[in-house]
Amino acid sequence: MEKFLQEILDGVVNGDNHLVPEKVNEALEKGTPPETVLNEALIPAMAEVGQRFEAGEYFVPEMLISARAMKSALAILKPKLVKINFQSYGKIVVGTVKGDLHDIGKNLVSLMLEGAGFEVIDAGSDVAPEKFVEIAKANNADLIGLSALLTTTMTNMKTTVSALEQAGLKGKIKVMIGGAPVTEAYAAQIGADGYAEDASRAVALAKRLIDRP
Ligand code: B1M
Repeated sequence: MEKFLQEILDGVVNGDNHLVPEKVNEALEKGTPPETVLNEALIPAMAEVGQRFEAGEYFVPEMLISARAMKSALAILKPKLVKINFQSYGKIVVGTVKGDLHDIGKNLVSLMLEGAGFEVIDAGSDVAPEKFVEIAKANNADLIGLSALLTTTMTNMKTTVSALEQAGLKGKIKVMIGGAPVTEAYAAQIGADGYAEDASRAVALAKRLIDRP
């Protein structure tokens, strides 16, 4: 791995909020594609943080400062990743489900969808099922995208699908889900319309669900 990518990776793992933006800017100035910074440094860094947490080496404060460094890097990459494609594919409400505060993956998915030409309405994190339905209705959305990172909160994806059903909107507004503990099988089990493993697959799925190439 290039030295500067390793420095970015280590900087996020160590939560160094000064070094990370500096090195990301340096990498971009050298002509490194933003996708390379994202896929080879930032995403592996968060995986490493998760492993350290699991091993009992990191606790919530360390995860938080790493997340802050990751967000600073994403803020720099955003304008480079979102080269808005002016064809509007449709409207999608994206949020993290009730009880879940993890928003980095959700933000990344939103960013990629925006770049591909979707109009993204960011519902935020810890979003109640009724709130998703209310926002989707108010904005006349085509899709709802649900993110969950905890095994304890992924069940709120099902509750959100049920809330949509109760509002008589199931099928009219499609639901796609994603996040580390979620699977294709879980999507089928809860009656969601699709599952995507990562942000770029989320774009392909969203296009498929609203029947656009
Ligand atoms: Co938390 N956390 N966390 N955490 N955290 C995990 C998820 C965990 C796996 C760590 C571990 O044990 N290894 C673990 C969950 C275990 C489980 O449920 N099985 C965990 C835990 C336990 C917790 C707490 C309970 C800890 C505690 O308090 N004791 C607590 C819960 C708080 C809550 O939500 N109520 C907690 C808190 C936090 C912080 C607040 C400190 C911080 C989040 C900060 C933030 O997001 N603003 C945090 C972090 C940073 C993590 C890890 C380290 C990193 C998550 C991340 O940002 N990944 C995480 C470990 C890990 O994931 N390896 C962990 C990078 C991101 C780009 O990936 O979000 O997976 P991801 O998104 C991907 C795909 O999943 C997919 O595309 C994205 C891009 O490719 N995707 C979608 C996501 N959403 C999608 C939606 C789609 C399609 C694709 O369609 C709509």
